[in-house]
Amino acid sequence: MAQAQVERTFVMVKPDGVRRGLIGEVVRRYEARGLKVVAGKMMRISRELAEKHYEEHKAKPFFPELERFITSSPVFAMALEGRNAVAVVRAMNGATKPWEAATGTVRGDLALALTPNVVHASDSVATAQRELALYFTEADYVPYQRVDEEYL
Ligand code: 3AN
Repeated sequence: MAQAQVERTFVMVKPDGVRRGLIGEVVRRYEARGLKVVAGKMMRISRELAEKHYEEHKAKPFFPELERFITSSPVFAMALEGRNAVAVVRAMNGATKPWEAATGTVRGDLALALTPNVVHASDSVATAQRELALYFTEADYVPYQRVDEEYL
């Protein structure tokens, strides 16, 4: 089978993950898998950014709660790069509803509630491009080589 494409995806440790001290635990998992952190920042999401980010959920009944939550305290936003990064990170994060998330996934190991479900990650390559552009500029990406890149 052909090697999967190297992709870039947008990932965020949400306010609950930050306040629970889980940034390191979450990022550790991605790094151990072989994904490269190519950009990252601690930030507070504004209401304007929340509305852009969750555009598809704007009309849904849970949007006000989601917006209140995501703007409530800082998040840790990052760009991860690697083969099949979008699907790999989604699989590592587990199902949106943490009680349905498999053990071994971020949500399956670290979350129980729906709105505070520790992480967000882009669900497709197109979404990743849209979300990365909301959070990062070209100058934020810092290229480097991992020493284990030949195995990844
Ligand atoms: P994911 O984060 O797994 O891509 P989405 O995009 O369906 O999930 O939902 C975005 C966020 O909205 C979820 N992470 C969760 O916090 C919240 N959310 C989704 N569905 C519901 C729901 N039915 N009730 C409350 N919050 C929800």
